[in-house]
Amino acid sequence: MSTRPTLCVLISGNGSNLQAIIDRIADGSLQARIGCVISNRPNAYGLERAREAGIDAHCLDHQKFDDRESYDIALKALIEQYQPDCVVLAGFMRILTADFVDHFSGKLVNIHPSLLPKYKGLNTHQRAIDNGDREHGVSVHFVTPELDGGPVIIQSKVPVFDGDSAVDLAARVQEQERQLYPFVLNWICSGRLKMKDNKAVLDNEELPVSGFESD
Ligand code: NHR
Ligand code: GAR
Repeated sequence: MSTRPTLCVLISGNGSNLQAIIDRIADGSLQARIGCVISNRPNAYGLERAREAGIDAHCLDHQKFDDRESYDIALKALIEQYQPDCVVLAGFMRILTADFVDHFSGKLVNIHPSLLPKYKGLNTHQRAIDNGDREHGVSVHFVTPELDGGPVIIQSKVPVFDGDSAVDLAARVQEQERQLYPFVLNWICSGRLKMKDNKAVLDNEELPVSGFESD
């Protein structure tokens, strides 16, 4: 019987963050196991990455459900079979109901491709370019019912260069993501990081609103 903390990873697409987590577990730098990977989209490449690594891979297609409530009830039931210590949103593109989020409160994290509170929601890279921002980046946060509004755990910044396309910028941000996410998951898996009163708390110290000071 493994006593390592169990992650469930939710994806919708490529799964490069999932791959980074798989790789850091394999090389011993992340002390955890992945119970399962779940995608809401049948053709997500991340499902193949999971199968390749010998991890249970499920598709729960949101198009087969009548509404968000019934989808989230099924998603919750599937996740609960694995009794996870942490539910990891890694490019998961469905807004979750408050009931779902509250059920996994404190165990549910997301990686969002912007320096929150800037650019909540979608299309973040293009919005940063259109706004003339000179810096952009990524945030890891606890998920609360408020979309992309939960307490920030850590951020990583990247420069925006003249002539960058959204694709260029996304690639630069994703390079940071692949390092940042496994690093933060270690804090959760080792019990050092919690959510208390809607704040991120590391080693019993409340983190600042923009998260752990990493630069
Ligand atoms: N759910 C809650 N309640 N709170 C959060 O903070 C959440 C969440 C679900 C997902 C990830 C988030 C991101 O990092 C996330 C955070 C999807 C959408 C969205 O508009 C917005 C934000 C995020 C994820 N999704 C559309 C929807 O109608 C579908 C878009 C699509 O399928 O392409 O669900 O950005
Ligand atoms: C990542 O850049 C992640 O931050 C972003 O999608 C990408 C997923 O990449 N998340 C969102 O936009 C959530 N709405 P991946 O599938 O290769 O990990």
